[in-house]
Amino acid sequence: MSSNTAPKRQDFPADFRWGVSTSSFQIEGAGREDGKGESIWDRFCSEPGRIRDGSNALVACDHYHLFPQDLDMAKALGVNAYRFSIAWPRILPNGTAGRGAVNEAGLAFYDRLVDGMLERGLDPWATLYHWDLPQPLQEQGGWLSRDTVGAFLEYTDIVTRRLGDRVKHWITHNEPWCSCMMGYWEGVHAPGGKSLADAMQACHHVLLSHGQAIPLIRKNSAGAQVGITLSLHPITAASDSAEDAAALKRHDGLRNRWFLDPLFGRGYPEDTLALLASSGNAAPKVEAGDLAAIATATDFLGVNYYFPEMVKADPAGGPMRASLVEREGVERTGFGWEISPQGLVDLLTRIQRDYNPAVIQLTENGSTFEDVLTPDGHVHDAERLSYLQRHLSAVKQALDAGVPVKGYFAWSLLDNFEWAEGYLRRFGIAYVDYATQQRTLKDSGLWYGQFLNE
Ligand code: IFM
Repeated sequence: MSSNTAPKRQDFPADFRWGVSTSSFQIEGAGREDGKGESIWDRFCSEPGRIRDGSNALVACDHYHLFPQDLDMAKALGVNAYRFSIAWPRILPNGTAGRGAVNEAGLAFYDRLVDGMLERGLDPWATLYHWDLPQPLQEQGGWLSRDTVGAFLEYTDIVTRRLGDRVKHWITHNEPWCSCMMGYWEGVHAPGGKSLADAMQACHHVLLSHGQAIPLIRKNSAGAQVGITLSLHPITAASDSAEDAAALKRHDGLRNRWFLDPLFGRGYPEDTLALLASSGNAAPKVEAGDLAAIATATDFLGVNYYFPEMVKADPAGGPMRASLVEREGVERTGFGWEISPQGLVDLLTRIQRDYNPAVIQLTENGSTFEDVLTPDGHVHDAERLSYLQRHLSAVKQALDAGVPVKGYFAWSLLDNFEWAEGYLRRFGIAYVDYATQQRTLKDSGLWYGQFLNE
C-alpha cells in the first residue's frame, strides 16, 4: 500500500486495537472540586511566565462533568479502546495515604468513567502517571526522592485494587523523557528544574517505580496487561562523517536507549553512563536490585511517535549536546515538528530489530495545526487528516514488515491543555470551543470514524 493512498480498516488485522488517547490534567478540569489536591502542574501554571498563554487547567475541557458526551463521541467514532490517565492528586490529595485520607470522591469519579467506557463497549486503557504529581510530594523532593517511588506504589495499589476488576490494560508511566528531562533539566515542564543530574536521578526513580509497580498491578488486576509508554524518535546523522555518527550515538543514547536498554534487561547504556559521568557527575545513583526491578517483564511496549530528529556534531555544545538540525524543505506541523510517516516505519522496525518486544502499542500519534471553526460548523483540517492517513499507512507498512504493532491510539480525542503551550496548540480530532465547551468533530475525526465504520 503506498503511503499516499487512504488506508482501509480491512487492511489491518481483525483484532487490531483502535483507540483515542487523553490525559487527566489536559482535559478533566474540576481542578479544585471534590477534594482534588494541587498537582505540580497546577503550581507550575500559577507561576508567571511558565505557560505561554498564561492559562491553567482548572477547567480545561471540563471532561470531569462532560465525560458521558465525550465517551459517546468516542463510541460513535467506532474505536474499541479509550486511553485515559488517573490524576494522582484526585485520589491522594496529600500524595500519600499516610498523610491524609484517600479521597473517595476521586475514586468514585474513575468508577463512573470506567463504567461509562464499559457500557459503551470501550476497553479502558489506564495510565497511572501522566505528569500530575501531587504538589505535597514535590515539596518532599518529587521524583528526586526515592520515597516518591514508595508513594507511587501506594497510589498504584489503591487505584488498581479499586479499578482492577474492570481495567485490564495498565500503563505505569507516560513518556518519562518528558516528565524528567523537560521537567528537571530543560525547565520547561513542571517542576521547572534545570539540572541534568537531577533529571537523570528523577528518571531512574520513575523507571524504578514502573518496575516495582508491575507485580502489584498484576496482583490487583487479574489477567491484566501491563506496560510503559515511551516517547521515542528515529534519529539520523546530518552526514556520513565520524563526528556526526558519534553525535547520533550520543543523542540516541539519551533519547531512546536510556529507557529501552534497562527496560529490556541491558542496564543503562555504558556509553551514555560514561558521558554522564564526565558531565558534572550526572549519572544517577542506582541501588542493588534496581535494574532487575526495572527489567521486570511487561506485556507490551507503548510507543508515542510524533517526529524524527537529525543531529550533527557540535564541538561547542558540551558532551551531552548533539545539535539538532532543522531540515529544510520538509513538511511541519503547527508546532514546527517534522512530519515523517517514514520515520514511524523506521522507528518501529528499529525497536523490533534491537529489542524485539512481543507487542508494541502505538499509544499516541497526532499533530497540531491552526484550526478554524468555520461558519458552516466544520473544521476543515486537511493537514491533520492527511497526517493521520499517512501515519496509519506507515503502521500498516510496519505490520507488513513483521513488526508486532497491535494497536493505534490517536492523540487526541479532544483539543486540550497542551502543557507549556496552554491552549495555543490543538491536537484534537474534535475541536473544543473553550468558551462554550462545545465539541465538534474535525474533518480528521469524521474521517477516522468513516475509516473505523466502513
Ligand atoms: O500532549 C502531549 C501528551 O500529553 C504527551 N505526548 C505528547 C502530546 C503532544 O505534545
